[in-house]
Amino acid sequence: MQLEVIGVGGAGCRIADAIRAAEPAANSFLTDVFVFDTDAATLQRTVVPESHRHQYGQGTGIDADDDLERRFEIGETHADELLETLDRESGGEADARLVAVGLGGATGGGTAPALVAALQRRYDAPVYVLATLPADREFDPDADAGDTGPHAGTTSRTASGEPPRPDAAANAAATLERLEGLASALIAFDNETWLRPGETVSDAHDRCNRELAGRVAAVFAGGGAESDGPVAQNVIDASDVERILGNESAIVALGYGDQDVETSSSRFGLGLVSAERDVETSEAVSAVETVVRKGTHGKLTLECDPETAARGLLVVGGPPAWLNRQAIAEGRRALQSTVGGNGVLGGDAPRPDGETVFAAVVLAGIESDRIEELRAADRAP
Ligand SMILES: Nc1nc2c(ncn2[C@@H]2O[C@H](COP(=O)(O)OP(=O)(O)OP(=O)(O)O)[C@@H](O)[C@H]2O)c(=O)[nH]1
Ligand SMILES: [Mg+2]
Repeated sequence: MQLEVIGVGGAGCRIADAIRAAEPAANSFLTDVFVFDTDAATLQRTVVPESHRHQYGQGTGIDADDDLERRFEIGETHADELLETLDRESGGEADARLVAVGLGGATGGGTAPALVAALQRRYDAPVYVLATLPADREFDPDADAGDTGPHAGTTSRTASGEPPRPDAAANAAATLERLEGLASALIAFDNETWLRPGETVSDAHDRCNRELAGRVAAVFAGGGAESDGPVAQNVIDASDVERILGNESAIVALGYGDQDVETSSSRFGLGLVSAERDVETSEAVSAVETVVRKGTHGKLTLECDPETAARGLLVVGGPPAWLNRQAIAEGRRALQSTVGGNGVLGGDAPRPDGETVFAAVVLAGIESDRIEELRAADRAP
């Protein structure tokens, strides 16, 4: 399918950049990638072409101390201007849009609701939101278990260049509430479970964004291939994704599992020997089973009980000889029995040059304790 990605604010711009870098060469799925911020420095650090970067909010009296309510107003003021940039520069017709933001700050979280509402009014295509949730250590000085030094439990982390964000939980809760009913679906990435002990967001963001972008690419690039490439047996298209993500602001978690496999190119160097290595059926079946299990029961972008999901999607990809159809169908049935109900789709994604077999899992309509926790932290005195 064809996706337009729009990153807003610091996290949004970096994640949009990472998705662009994760686009498989032979399986393009991005129409355009845009980055918007009030902060020129963030925009300059992206690799997105100049025409697709836009700084907004100059002269509107934005103040670093603005609270989120003020930033919601600024978002309303600028939504049409952002839409104009998209209209002017978009290169192709998108099947869906993905607005990436980090919840917890003021810019991305302040702008996203108005921008998503404007996009929904303008286009028929779905508008998905990709949002990070803040880690406790950003707003709770007692939270980070990793630091046992003399400054543990203080706000000394500012010394590492990472100012605390005391309002992060409240901001995240407020933006989530506004997005409810506006976003077609909300794909969440919880920094709390992805940061290692002692790490700050800036220490970890390259790694986290790569992880997240890889999952996004695996789901949205799906089975689409260049015209001369191998075609998936069972193609996941935009309407399949739409059916699984829904249009009612469902909370979504992404899972992923992969396994390196030996291919002719890994064996013979530059693929000069093009004979496809014969793959033992049992080996292929076992690889598919392994990655499907990791994808469903391994680490998710947002922790949840997969059984609470209302719908699910499984994409199994890799070198064509490894994509055992029975094993993929069995994987889909396994996901179906985990999720319950009938809302599970599966597809394959041939990657002739790939050296891994992978499974990307979408769990949609999940219940999330973490989101409840952030809402409760917001209400705490
Ligand atoms: N995964 C991930 N999370 C990030 C990244 N950068 C920031 N975050 C998270 O996103 C939240 C918001 O940070 P920013 O995106 O920098 O904030 P902003 O939207 O630019 O808003 P300002 O407060 O005005 O700077 C933070 O509290 C972090 O939890 C990133 O690159 N990756
Ligand atoms: Mg910022």
